[in-house]
Amino acid sequence: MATKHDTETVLERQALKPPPLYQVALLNDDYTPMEFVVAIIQEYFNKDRETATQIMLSVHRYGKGVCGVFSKDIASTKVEFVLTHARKAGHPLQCVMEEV
Ligand code: TYC
Repeated sequence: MATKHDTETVLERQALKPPPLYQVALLNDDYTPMEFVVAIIQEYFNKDRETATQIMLSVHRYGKGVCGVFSKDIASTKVEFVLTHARKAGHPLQCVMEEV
């Protein structure tokens, strides 16, 4: 059974620990048009066209690319918006979040 001291130690640690951060990344596929991916990165990750193009090309060449790092709620909302937009447009683009 936890003693009062054990419980306080756990609570103190939880209170001091910074909240986890999540990177949101795009995955490569053979079908989503490059221009669509650039537009997605600009719209949902607030990147200028040049930066968005660099990220897209990195995904295209290496398979995966980080678009930003966010709190859990923001990261999961970004993933949901990107996937909804891609499916509505008929593209198989994949977007994932991973704890940093
Ligand atoms: N590989 C795609 C193509 O050649 C482009 C692409 C880039 C797709 C990034 C997905 O996350 C992606 N049209």
